[in-house]
Amino acid sequence: MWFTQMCAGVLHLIIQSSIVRLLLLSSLPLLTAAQKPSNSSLPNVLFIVADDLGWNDVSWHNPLIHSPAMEELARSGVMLDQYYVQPTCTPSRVAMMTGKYPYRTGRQHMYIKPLMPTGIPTNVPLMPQYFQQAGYTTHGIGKWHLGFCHQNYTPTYRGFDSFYGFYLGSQDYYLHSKYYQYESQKQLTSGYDFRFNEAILQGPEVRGKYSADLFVQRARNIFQGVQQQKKAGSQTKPWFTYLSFQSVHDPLQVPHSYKQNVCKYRDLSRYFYSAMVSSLDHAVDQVVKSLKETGQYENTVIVFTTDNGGAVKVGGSNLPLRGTKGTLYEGGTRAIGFIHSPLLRKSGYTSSSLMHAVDWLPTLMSAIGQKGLAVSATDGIDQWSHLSSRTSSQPREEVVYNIKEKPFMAAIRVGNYKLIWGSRTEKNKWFPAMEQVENEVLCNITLRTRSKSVQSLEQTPRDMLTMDVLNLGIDSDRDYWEEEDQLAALQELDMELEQEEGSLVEVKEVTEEMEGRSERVKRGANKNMRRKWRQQRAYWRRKGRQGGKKGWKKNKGNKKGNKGGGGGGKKNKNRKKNFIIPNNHGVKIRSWGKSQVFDLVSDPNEKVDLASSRPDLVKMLQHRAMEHYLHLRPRDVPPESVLGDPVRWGGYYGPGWCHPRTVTLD
Ligand SMILES: [Ca+2]
Repeated sequence: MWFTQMCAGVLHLIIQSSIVRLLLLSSLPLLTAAQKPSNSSLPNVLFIVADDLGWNDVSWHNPLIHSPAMEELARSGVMLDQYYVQPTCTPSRVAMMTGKYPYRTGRQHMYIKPLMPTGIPTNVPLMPQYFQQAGYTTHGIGKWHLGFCHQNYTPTYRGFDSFYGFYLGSQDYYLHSKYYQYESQKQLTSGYDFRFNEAILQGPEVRGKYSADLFVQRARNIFQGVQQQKKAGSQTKPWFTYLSFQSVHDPLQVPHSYKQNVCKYRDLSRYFYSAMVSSLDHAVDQVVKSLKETGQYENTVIVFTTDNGGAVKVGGSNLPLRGTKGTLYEGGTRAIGFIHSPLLRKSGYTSSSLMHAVDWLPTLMSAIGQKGLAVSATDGIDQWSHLSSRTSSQPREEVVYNIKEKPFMAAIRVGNYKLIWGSRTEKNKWFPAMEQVENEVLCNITLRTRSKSVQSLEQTPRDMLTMDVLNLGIDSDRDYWEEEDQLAALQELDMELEQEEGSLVEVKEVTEEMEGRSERVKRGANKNMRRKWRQQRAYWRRKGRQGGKKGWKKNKGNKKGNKGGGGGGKKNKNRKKNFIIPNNHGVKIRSWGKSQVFDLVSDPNEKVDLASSRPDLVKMLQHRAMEHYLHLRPRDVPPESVLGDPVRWGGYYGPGWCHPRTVTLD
């Protein structure tokens, strides 16, 4: 069996890794090595993040989409064609902010739910802290979604001199509040979530105003402030601005004027969503224009990135890529991204070398002449000289899409080849873009007459009267958790069954057996036993699907009931051994689910699974994935706490109801 064959290799890796860990620990005097810059001409950095913007949601991939400003920036900058992020919000933002794959800090699992008492471990330095260390002023604008239950998790305690935005992952675009059902959907709550630094901001200048407009206005204020300081002859510091738009995450709300820029589709969610992309494009355009107006464009590096693939359930599209937000397929993880700056030595080209969100931290440190500062960016690779000078080197050969222990799920790309290991999602399709138009003639007129580049410069944030809204009656993010929870319960049930059968053992307990009697282990159980186990699992799977989530929990606790079925109870010396492998941090993992392998160069849309024809590739890629797995921290997903309910905090989502945590670093 592939898994048993791998065990000896993994044991070797465990030993190797301990040595590597010791070496890494000795190289972590965080934030101590920087040399303060001596002049104020260092480049500013504007880091723009779009939320849930899919591969097929930009005009340079889909001419029906209206994003002329972003397209111009991308085409005249460096377009990233092989750029990856994590499948969901929080993990991607962790990767960008820390330069570490999220599995190193326990943040590999989905996203932080609104009332989940956790965040990024407070001893892990974030990107703005490094910019501060380099002498920069740092500003956070927009969505945070990296934890807020304790003040030490919030932006102004994590390296931002200022913060203007919201702590959660989504909210009403105008009202800045969020209705939320927690504790298995039994309780409904709601709260307001908008702040300037730590203070609640809820006057009429904010409440009822469209978030993209507010964020543009805040960015403009920052740029104008710097310009005024310069005019007054004051010394100014270079700045880092993290501009994290809410757009184009659901709910589907958009000022109605943007609907003039898109065709009306029969599918209203795609129609509204497309208008929201046009709104995002306008916002980006205004921010860049403000940079130019205030004389700072020439000395600014602009990064644009999405945080994960499009959410097809609310109108996003990733075609021709496979899958959707939340999946390990390319549609969930291959990202829209580009760099734009007059400071690039070479620009106006598309880079086809591999890049991952973890690379931004060392890349930007290099861009501002602080190469080597970001010592804690364990997984990030400095791509600055490669991208800015278009060198022929390929700095990165491997990308980890994600690794999770429960349910077991891992994906990795090495060179051309990608392994998806253990994914059992049903969102594995090539979802159509839902762009059937209502009226071809009107659509053609729209495409011909809509603005190509120059758009009006809005100065005032728009109010509720401008709002068009499509209420889908769903919380798209909840959907991902429910699937994950069900798969995790299914995996747990499988393991319980096997433990009762005596067929599941830990590697460390059977080392001798592996060495001395490995051949017998490999031969596995007899055919009858295998058949019975398969029947048993199929039965529980069917039962779980019928009974839903509650059914799973009930089944899980009913060990005696499980034990009675299938091939339970009988002793068989030739029984197959399935192995649990503990890693460096006490996480026990058992491979679960099939492997898929794709050649992403010849098959970027993941149509042809090579797993059965290329067992050599499966083995090689699994070994690489297991090497990463050794460093995985236990997933940090505490149950949601009633203590954070806004009802207890004057109607606001805010800190004060948890203890911050740290994590051992390697
Ligand atoms: Ca997202």
